[in-house]
Amino acid sequence: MVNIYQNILSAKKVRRKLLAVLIDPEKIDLKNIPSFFEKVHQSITTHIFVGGSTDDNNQTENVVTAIKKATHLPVILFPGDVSQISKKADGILFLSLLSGRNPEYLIEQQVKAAPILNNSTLEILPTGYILIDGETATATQRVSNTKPIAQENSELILNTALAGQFSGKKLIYLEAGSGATKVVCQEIIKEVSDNLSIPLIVGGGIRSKKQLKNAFNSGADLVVIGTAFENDETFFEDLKK
Ligand code: 1GP
Repeated sequence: MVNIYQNILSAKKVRRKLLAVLIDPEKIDLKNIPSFFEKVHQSITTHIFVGGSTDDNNQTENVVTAIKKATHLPVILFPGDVSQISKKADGILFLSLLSGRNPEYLIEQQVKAAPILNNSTLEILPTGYILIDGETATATQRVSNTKPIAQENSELILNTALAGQFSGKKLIYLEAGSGATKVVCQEIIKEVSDNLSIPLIVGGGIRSKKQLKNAFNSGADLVVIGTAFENDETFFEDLKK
């Protein structure tokens, strides 16, 4: 069995940086999954995240099944809500939207997910999810009905991340939102990373190798990229092993 969290911790210890490709079940065509994964496997990708703010056609299960056939990389659910759980994945980011004050995404969805997860072998990764203003109104904002934290408010971002760590989260995820025009700035990543002992995930709007490097150099342990690959799979060329 893969031990996802232990592997992330081991990588952090030796500063080996991790890259997750995010696949949105609403956006990927099942028949393209095998060829997509040929490119993934030639790149520095270490993890696959599956999820989106919504999955109106209930495609998560089919997409996870197809991905598991195509790869041995760990497949981790990044669900927008309880309906997006597939027991066929390897793990799940058990998210609490800490930047918002909407109880539905702080605890209610988690209570609904609990009996499903209790009957699964999914590795559960308790994650403090912090939405940061990426200058684009994102689906997460709309669906969760919460506001992101302004990048200028670095003190609140740091305190939110620390509160997550102190309440037992095993990961903190700084999220500018899918398709963000402004990525989480390096100063914020550095400040949060310097003050946390748990691994830090960063994502939202990363479209170039330079932005990826900047996030890693500032202290991100794992970076998530989705939209850039949806728009242009040649981006994998820049990220070859
Ligand atoms: C979104 O952080 C992820 O939840 C990835 O964002 O789609 O902008 O790469 P992008």
